[in-house]
Amino acid sequence: MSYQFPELPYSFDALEPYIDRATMEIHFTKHHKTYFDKFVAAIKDTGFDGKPLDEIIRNAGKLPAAVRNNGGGFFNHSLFWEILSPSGGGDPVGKLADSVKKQYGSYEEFRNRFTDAAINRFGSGWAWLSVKPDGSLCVCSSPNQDNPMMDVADCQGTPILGLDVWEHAYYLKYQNRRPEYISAFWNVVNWEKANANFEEVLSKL
Ligand code: MN3
Repeated sequence: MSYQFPELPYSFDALEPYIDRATMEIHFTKHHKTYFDKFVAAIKDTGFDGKPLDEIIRNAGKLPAAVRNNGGGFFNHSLFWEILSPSGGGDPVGKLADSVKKQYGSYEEFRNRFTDAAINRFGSGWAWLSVKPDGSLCVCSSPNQDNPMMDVADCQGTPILGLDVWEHAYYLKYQNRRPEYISAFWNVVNWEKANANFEEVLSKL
């Protein structure tokens, strides 16, 4: 199996004004592509070359740092583009909406917790909504290009929604104002896709 760099499911300017065109273009064609290229190089001769990306991510702690960092970057951004949409925003849908309400009381309370996780991640990293092995939801953040699926993660689960809080994700438009970027993010969240991710994880538990 060879690894495939994904297509962006919309144009670079599609998420304006919330995420600007220049940021999207650089983020996708430079940052994400570089993680992909470096991952493809780093996975060679590890014994994991050709294995599914999920399996590699789950074993990240046993693999060279270049695989953990670049494989994480490849995986995380591929998920990120999918859970954004120009027709996104609004409230969660489907089973995910029910679970958010049941677990957090309301969408607003969930959003507050996710926002706190994203704001308080010191330096570069990601905020996540994940599904734990018992099917419940979990909000957390991770450093660098780690994610909750990695064996080395503090919070263990399968990510269904993630937010990149590296400065490269927002600096051109928002400079140091990470909270404004996080607030804008909710306007482009693809809840249909997040719910599809949720249902897929549940079906495999
Ligand atoms: Mn990024």
